[in-house]
Amino acid sequence: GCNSDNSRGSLIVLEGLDRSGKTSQSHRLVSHLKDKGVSVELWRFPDRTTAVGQMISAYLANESELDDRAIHLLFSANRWEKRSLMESKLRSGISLIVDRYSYSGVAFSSAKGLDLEWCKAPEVGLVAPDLVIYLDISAEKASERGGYGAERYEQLEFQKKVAETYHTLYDDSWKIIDGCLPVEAVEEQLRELALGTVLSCQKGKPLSKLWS
Ligand code: 2DT
Repeated sequence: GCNSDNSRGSLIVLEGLDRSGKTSQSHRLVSHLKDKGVSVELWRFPDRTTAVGQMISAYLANESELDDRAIHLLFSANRWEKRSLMESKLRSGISLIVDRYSYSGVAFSSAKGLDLEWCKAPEVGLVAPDLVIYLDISAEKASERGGYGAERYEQLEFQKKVAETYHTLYDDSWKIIDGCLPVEAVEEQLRELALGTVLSCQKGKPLSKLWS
C-alpha cells in the first residue's frame, strides 16, 4: 500500500550538456514538487561546498592543474562523500532532484579519451537513480544560447565530444527530453516523469546500486 514500510524518497537525476537547461529546470521541478506536498531537496554535483568540492572548483576555474585521472577520481570521491547522507535522506522519505551525477563523470572524462570502463569503475556501488532524464540539445544549439562561462569544459568542440559519450551511456531506462522545446513544455514533461517516479518509490520500489 501507499504507506508500506519500504516507502522512500526517489533519486531523480538530470543530465545534459552545459546550457541544456538542467539547472533552471531542476529548480522549477523542485518547487513544483514542493507545491504538490512532496518532501524534496535539490542537490548538485560537483558539490563544491566540501574540501574535495573546492579542489574540483579550483580545477574547473583553471586555477589548478590536475592529471585527468586524478580529477576524475575527485569527482567520484565527491559523490562517495555524500553517499550515506543520500541514502538516509531517501530512506527517510525525502526525494532528491540531482543536477548531474555519475553519468557526467563518465561522459566528461571519457570525452578526454579515458577508457569508458575505467571511468565507470569508481562509480560502482553508489546509489542508483530511480530516474535519469537527459535534456537533449546539440552542442551547437547549446552554444548559441550564450552564457558559456570561463570554466574549463565550456567549449564547443569539447561539448560535442561529451554529447557523443553521453549517447554511448544511454539505455532504455533513460528518459530523453528534447531540450529545444519551449521551457514550459520541458517543464511539463519533467513534472509528469518525476511524479510517476515519486509515486513508485512511495510504494516501496527497492533501492539499487550502480551500475544496474
Ligand atoms: P556544473 O557547471 O554543472 O557545476 O558542472 N563534471 C561534473 C565532470 O567532469 N565530472 C563529474 O562527475 C561532474 C558531476 C561537468 C561543472 C562541470 O563539471 C563537469 C561540468
